Amino acid sequence: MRSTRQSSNLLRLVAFFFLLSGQTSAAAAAGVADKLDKGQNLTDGQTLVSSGGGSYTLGFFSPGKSTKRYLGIWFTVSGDTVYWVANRDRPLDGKSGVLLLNDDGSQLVLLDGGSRRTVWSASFLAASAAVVQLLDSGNLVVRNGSGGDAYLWQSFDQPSDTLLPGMKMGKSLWSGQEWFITAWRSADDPSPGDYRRTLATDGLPELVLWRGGGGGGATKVYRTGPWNGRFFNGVPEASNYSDKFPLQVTSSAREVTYGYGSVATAGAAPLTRVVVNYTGVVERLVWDASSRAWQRFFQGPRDPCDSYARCGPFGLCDADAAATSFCGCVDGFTAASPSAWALRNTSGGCRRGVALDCAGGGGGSRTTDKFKVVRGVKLPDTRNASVDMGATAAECERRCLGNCSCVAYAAADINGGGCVIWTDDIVDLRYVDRGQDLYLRLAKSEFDVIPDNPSMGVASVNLATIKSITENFSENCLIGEGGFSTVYKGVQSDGRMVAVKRLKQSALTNKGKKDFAREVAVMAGLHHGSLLRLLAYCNEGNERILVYAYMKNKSLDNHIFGPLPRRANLHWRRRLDIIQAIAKGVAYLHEGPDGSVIHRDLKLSNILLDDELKPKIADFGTAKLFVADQSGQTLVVSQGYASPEYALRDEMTLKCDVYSFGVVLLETLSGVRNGSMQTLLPQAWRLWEQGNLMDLLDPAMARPAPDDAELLYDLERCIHIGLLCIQDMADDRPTMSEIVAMLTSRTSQMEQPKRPTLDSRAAMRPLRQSDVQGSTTTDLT
Ligand SMILES: *[C@@H]1O[C@H](CO)[C@@H](O)[C@H](O)[C@H]1NC(C)=O
Ligand SMILES: *[C@@H]1O[C@H](CO)[C@@H](O)[C@H](O)[C@H]1NC(C)=O
Ligand SMILES: *[C@@H]1O[C@H](CO)[C@@H](O)[C@H](O)[C@H]1NC(C)=O
Ligand SMILES: *[C@@H]1O[C@H](CO)[C@@H](O)[C@H](O)[C@H]1NC(C)=O
Ligand SMILES: *[C@@H]1O[C@H](CO)[C@@H](O)[C@H](O)[C@H]1NC(C)=O
Ligand SMILES: *[C@@H]1O[C@H](CO)[C@@H](O)[C@H](O)[C@H]1NC(C)=O
Ligand SMILES: *[C@@H]1O[C@H](CO)[C@@H](O)[C@H](O)[C@H]1NC(C)=O
Ligand SMILES: *[C@@H]1O[C@H](CO)[C@@H](O)[C@H](O)[C@H]1NC(C)=O
Ligand SMILES: *[C@@H]1O[C@H](CO)[C@@H](O)[C@H](O)[C@H]1NC(C)=O
Ligand SMILES: CC(=O)N[C@H]1CO[C@H](CO)[C@@H](O)[C@@H]1O
Repeated sequence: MRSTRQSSNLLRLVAFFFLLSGQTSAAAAAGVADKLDKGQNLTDGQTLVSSGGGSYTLGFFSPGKSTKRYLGIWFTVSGDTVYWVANRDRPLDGKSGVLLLNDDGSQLVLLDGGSRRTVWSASFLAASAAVVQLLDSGNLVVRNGSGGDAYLWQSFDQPSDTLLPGMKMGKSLWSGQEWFITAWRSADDPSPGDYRRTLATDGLPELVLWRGGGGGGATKVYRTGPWNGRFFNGVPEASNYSDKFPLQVTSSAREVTYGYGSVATAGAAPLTRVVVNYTGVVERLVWDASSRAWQRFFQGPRDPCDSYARCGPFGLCDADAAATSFCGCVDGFTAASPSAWALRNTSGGCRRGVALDCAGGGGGSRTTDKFKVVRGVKLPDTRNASVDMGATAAECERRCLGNCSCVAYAAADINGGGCVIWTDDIVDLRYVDRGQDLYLRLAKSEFDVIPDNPSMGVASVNLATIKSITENFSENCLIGEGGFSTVYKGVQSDGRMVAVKRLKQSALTNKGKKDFAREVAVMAGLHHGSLLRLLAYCNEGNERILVYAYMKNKSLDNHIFGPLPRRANLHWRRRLDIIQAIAKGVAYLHEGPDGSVIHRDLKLSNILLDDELKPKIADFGTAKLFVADQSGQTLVVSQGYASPEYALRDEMTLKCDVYSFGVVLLETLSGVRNGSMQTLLPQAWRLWEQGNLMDLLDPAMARPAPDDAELLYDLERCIHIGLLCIQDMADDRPTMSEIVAMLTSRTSQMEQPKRPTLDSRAAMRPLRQSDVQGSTTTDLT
């Protein structure tokens, strides 16, 4: 039971709110009731406040700049957040509105008190003891007497633009009733607007945002991806908050519905809502009592790839590939209209290269077709797909091969159960964190060539193919050599180039050879705009080869330490952008989809630049293959980039990458290459102590203009961050995500760096054979 003090506080709060919001204070005078009995009425100025916490208020309001009056329900703490409106498209002109329950208890009516015109009503079975009540869930209900959960009518059955905990979207298969939410027309007009969100119930259940005319004229704008048993496949971030707001999807003979709850912590469940905004976005918002504001937990569509069918049939969207207007084709397909794609119109999609083998007619077991896995995707639209929750993966594959119309299949849920089969176009496919695998059916001959498409999964390629594109690993094609690998330029038959990285068999440990396939799988699952894309691999005999996108702009060291025009091309703002992008890439590795990946060998020569001079981190995940089974045998980290604890004690943690990142940062701004840290780091520290950090900037470049205060400030902050990264003690170094936060916000707090021990660390440990191997040669250019 609540104390009286609490409820009188609540009363005061409610009264205060009404004074603030300029609505009449008659409500306070009228007291806080949550019920309206038969024959009673509610006039403009009076309110009902939900029982329990008093979280919700029903009354009359005018939205935004409008002077029209509507009956609605809002959050008591946030008076302009109206989540339900009765007379959405029949506003009242003045304050004469009256809500009443009619005498025979069969109708809830909203009247214009002057003209007695009915502007809105709800009818139900007449009940002698009918009473209207605003429940503490925010649901306005009519029931017969006060007890029981049976409602004669409820507002939750007629959603406006908002879904609250306990409401649902979807369809009753018994009554045919459908629940969906429709945006307002504008901030000033609650009448149904252009955007609507429904639960699609053909195929697998998923949430779809529509635009335009109800019925036939509407077009899909954005889909969340199918429900995978835990979250909607295209919204992996939902698992961040599903403990607080558990999602519920019900698919039974009775109904296909979606809803969610709000779990009480410390007594009260947090206030939350999902709203389809008139701007065409769907948001999940949570009330933060301390800042008295709504915090956004989710917003969709989030990026260009969320835009429905952006890349057309058999297209594959990659949010990190701005350079190709985000679109590629799935393996085995090419742009249907290359000229349209060149003009960035990708909606026409892709066309199959080699026809499927369906000689057997229906007797599919004789087909020679095979499946290529497209990993980590939001599954395509399942509207016309057939779904069998009872089938296994093996059964699913068999069925697909057995039906000439089948073009792809996938497991229906995240644990690999169930079977979805597509027999027409694959539409709205994109890469997504923690995505699922799509098995794409292709002709056998598609498996003999290296995929030449920037947006596809990682393929296994045979050694013969690798040899043919590198002229049998000829000197002509050699573009780089390091301690652990040799890199060749591979030229495919159509003239396109790839970088072929051949790991040195002498350097690979047995364990490394064994682990290769697993490490490739990890690398293949990593998709980030700042990571160099792995296209294919070869794991044949003793050969371990990785095929990457070719970056003709070479590695960062070629620019930073290069001749003047090339050096100056990377002007200050560009260098800051590069540092920020590298930080995001490393942070992604550290907090990747399947756990942490330590890069272990961050250095300028491992960071390549694309055509837009954006950095691509190479070699993530491979360094591990060279670490001996017993620790202490091989120094993998290049000298000068190794943290003290690794150089001295072979301790390899995420913080070693942070240290290496710090060296990369300082090198990038200073233009000083220092493999053994004798000059750069002491100099950086000296300048910090003298307060002359800007003297660290590469003297070969023009100084930033003295009046460009923003740039000067950013550069100084950046060097400061570099010093924090190279702290002696791992614990004193920030994490990569803290670094990203510091680099992206000018106002975030930063610690003062501690004085590092700048004695010659290299001398503290005898140089090993392997140190020489792992020196700062360019491994991939
Ligand atoms: C509302 O109720 C009051 C008394 O409770 C009554 O005087 C008034 O006529 C009612 N208004 C309408 C429109 O029924
Ligand atoms: C309402 O409740 C009364 C008893 O309180 C009962 O006689 C009546 O049948 C009920 N009506 C409906 C529609 O449930
Ligand atoms: C939520 O999840 C996404 C995707 O899984 C992840 O990238 C993000 O960092 C998470 N955000 C928070 C605040 O945990
Ligand atoms: C819709 O978005 C606009 C702009 O972000 C915001 O001001 C408004 O409050 C949102 N409306 C709702 C109903 O969330
Ligand atoms: C885009 O290309 C398709 C054909 O692929 C064409 O039908 C459509 O009109 C084009 N759209 C624009 C905006 O040019
Ligand atoms: C489903 O089939 C209908 C009718 O053939 C077609 O118009 C629609 O584009 C298809 N939808 C998808 C997502 O394939
Ligand atoms: C193949 O799949 C299509 C679409 O689901 C279906 O209509 C057809 O009957 C299937 N054919 C065979 C031989 O199973
Ligand atoms: C590569 O070697 C094979 C035989 O080992 C030879 O037939 C082929 O001509 C060679 N290709 C090139 C480009 O040297
Ligand atoms: C590197 O990128 C720049 C900027 O896009 C471009 O102008 C230049 O031609 C590229 N250099 C090489 C060697 O490709
Ligand atoms: C790679 C490189 O340039 N290293 C330099 C680091 O600093 C020492 C001492 O000044 C130089 O001798 C190295 O050449």
